[in-house]
Amino acid sequence: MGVTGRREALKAGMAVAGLGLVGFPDWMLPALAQDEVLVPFADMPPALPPGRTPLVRTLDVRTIRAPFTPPNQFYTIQHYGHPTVDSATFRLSVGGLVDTPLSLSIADLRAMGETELVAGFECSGNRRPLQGLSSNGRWTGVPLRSVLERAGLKPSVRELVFFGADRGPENVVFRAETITVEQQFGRSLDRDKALSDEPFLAYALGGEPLTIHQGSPLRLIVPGWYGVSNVKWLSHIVAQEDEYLGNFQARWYRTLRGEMIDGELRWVEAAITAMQLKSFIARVSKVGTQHNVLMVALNDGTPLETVEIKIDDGPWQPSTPDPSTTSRFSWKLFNFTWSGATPGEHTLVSRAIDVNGQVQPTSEELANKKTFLEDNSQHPRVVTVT
Ligand SMILES: Nc1nc2c(c(=O)[nH]1)N[C@H]1C(S)=C(S)[C@@H](COP(=O)(O)O)O[C@H]1N2
Ligand SMILES: [Mo]
Repeated sequence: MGVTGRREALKAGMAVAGLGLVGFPDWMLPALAQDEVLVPFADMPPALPPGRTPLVRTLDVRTIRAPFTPPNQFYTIQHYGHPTVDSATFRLSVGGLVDTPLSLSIADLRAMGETELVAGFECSGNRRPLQGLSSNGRWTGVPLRSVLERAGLKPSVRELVFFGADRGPENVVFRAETITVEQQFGRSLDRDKALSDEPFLAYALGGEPLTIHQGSPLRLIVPGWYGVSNVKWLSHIVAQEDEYLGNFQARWYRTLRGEMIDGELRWVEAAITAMQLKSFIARVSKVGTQHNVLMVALNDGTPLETVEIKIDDGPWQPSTPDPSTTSRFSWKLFNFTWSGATPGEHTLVSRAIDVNGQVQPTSEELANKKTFLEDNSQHPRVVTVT
């Protein structure tokens, strides 16, 4: 089947599923064959609600095609809205406790190298029923370390703060007082993490300059960490000795968990950093009498052992990894062929297991997590087989 044929088949499949038909690029090949139809999830509305504002977009996980999310479908969210940054006059400023303060244009950064990074991530607030705040991208840019080495960090530096061009008023609660100050969106990395191999300054996604949604002209990507670390519209990097305690570092992005430590339940408040081991069922489709199940897994980059699926009260069964999503920080896709499904309602649930034997928890096992971020619980999906 030619590309056009496949596109037509995709449109047919999507039309059956009642989804939109707008502008599929040629490289976006359908996973659904002509006679393959989506099996609706009972916990998911048939048409996804539009984003809360035009600036928020969820990915309809039922449309996932391996391996990358098309840039115009990449999920997107932010706190203040979109700042206007002119990429032609843009300069990244690197200052604070450095030997040589820098002011770098996109051309300067491109001249430092065109490295590629495959990284998928989710918002730490991503959860059931949509699971739509996650995507996978092929980014082009420069390792953060190259820029920091060019600036030269003073020995006293312990923290690097990354500010976006977006700003807004934030309430800072101090004892009985609430003080409102305008500030830029900011996140930080400690010195070792910032100088490690992973953090990356990206100016392109899918081979094209970043769109304003994904942080044009420049953003930080911390592979294996939740989305909030990936500062969009990056404008300033500040090297400092003190820990950064800004709103989006110290207050909004925290998890409160009860943990048994030395036999006592202690309440631990931790910043949102590395992604917790997670998988979810993205699509169930039917071809003839057979069903295909697509699963997505994300974590901090620790190699996965397997993603298993359980149907009703059956045993956990292994699924098959998609060979196009094996790079370390890519999201991982897994397929399972479900044969002999009987008519009626069925509950399907997946769980990821990494090479260290860590198993994705059930929601009961997360009962001591009191804040909603970092919900990596197993997510049962209910489908009706006809
Ligand atoms: N400058 C800036 N960067 C930001 C944010 C923001 O509000 N401002 N939001 C963060 C959050 S919470 C997430 S989940 C990701 C979303 O990135 P995306 O829109 O490319 O998917 O951006 C992060 N980077
Ligand atoms: Mo987020």
